[in-house]
Amino acid sequence: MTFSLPDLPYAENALEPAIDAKTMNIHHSKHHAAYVAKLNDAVSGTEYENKTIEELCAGIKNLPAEIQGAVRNNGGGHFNHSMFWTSLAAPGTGGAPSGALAAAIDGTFGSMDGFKEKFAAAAATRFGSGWAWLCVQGDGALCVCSSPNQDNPLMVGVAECPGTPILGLDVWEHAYYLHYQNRRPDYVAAFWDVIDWNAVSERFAAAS
Ligand code: MN3
Repeated sequence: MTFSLPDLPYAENALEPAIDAKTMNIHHSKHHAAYVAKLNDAVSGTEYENKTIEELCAGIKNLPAEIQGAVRNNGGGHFNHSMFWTSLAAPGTGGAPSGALAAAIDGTFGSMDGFKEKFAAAAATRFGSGWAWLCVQGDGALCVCSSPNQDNPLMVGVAECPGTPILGLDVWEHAYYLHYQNRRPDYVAAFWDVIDWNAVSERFAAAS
């Protein structure tokens, strides 16, 4: 086994009421697990099996045609979900942006509310399945964008907004449909209650 499913860093019900335990269980133990299994199927026995998931995403366009699609979908899925789980914390425990990250958010988006509005719009207008992102671009600037399917901003030659993602929101229906049905905006609104801003700040510092 090259890649493995990471444990959730909290109980499946820890994010309630924003994200319910059954959704977390299926999302992690079925969906994410399937991405890991299919990623391993694609790279096992190849020269790519010892790459990191970040290296596989960044070099996606250089992979052989016969595995590129599988790695794009399932390697993207593995990276994106691994980051998602570690971007979340129980309500009331995730803190708020502070220091350099707070200053960068204010400088780029005018205010925290300005950032939330732009991020929520990116999440709401992503047609079909995909992700909304807060990224650090190559020049150090913050940007908000979205991507289809399991693409992500690490994927050079694929991403509309290349950069280092520091916060991502899964807007596939499997992430919210049990609890919210078609009400994606309600799910996005609840997301603000369960962000681990300490983790996001650490990613921001590492990427800056
Ligand atoms: Mn998902």
